[in-house]
Amino acid sequence: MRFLDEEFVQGFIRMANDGWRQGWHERNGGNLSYRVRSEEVAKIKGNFQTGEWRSTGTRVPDLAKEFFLVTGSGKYFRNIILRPEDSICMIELDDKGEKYRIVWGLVNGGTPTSELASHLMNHEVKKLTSDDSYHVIYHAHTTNVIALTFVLPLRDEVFTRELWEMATECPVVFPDGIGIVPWMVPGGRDIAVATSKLMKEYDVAIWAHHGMFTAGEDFDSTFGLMHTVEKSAEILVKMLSMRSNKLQTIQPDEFRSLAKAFKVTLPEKFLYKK
Ligand code: 2HA
Ligand code: ZN
Repeated sequence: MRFLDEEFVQGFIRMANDGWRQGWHERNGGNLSYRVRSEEVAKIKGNFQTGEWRSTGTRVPDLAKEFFLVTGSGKYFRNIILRPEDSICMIELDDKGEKYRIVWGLVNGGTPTSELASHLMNHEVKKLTSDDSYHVIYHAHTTNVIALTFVLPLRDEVFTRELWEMATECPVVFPDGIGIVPWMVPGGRDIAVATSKLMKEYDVAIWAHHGMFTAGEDFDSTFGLMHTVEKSAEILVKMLSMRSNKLQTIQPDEFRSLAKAFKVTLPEKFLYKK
């Protein structure tokens, strides 16, 4: 099987291009990773060439020997659809989950995303808490969410509640809520530790003044989650541009009725009295 013809590879490329078209990936901004299933690895193994082992910058023992499709560091999302073999790569982790080697892609050299530590640590948390069902981690520079990190208190409760209020579908799409990482230096293990801690509880983490991470089972749900949160943020930015306070909004008891009707659990910590 030709590597690029495989369905998960096509799904990865389409999602990256959808993100580019949304305007979330200026220059080399953002990154995407997919935890490949063993039966998918088996189908494309014939295309592999093994590079040398290098440090991942972290340790993810529960992902030992797994394979990931990831965007390349410094690569532009807008080029992925044209030159996937130059822009993305597949990596294999060693038996301790400490080192990786490139088995496909980045044909003109390079390394996996600068946020590899965050991607791997988020995958590890999600693999363990989702009974192995989560496979996608996505980081994007979503304009409206970033704008809100300058005007809302950087608290999980506030972001979750304000974004839930902006569109009735929101509590149904992200019932667990949103976690906030205060401003930190990107590209390393510290921010990966902070983000993966939030991923134990949430599928969405916002990096103040930087962007957002979402996690999901597949490309559709993970992209859809990013899209829903960012659209809600866009509505909030528009609302705040018209007036500083709301004339009316969805009330805590209305959220409770919504939760019942749509069979989701909405943690009470987000339904505080204002
Ligand atoms: O440039 O988005 O966070 C890639 C990034 C780093
Ligand atoms: Zn970024």
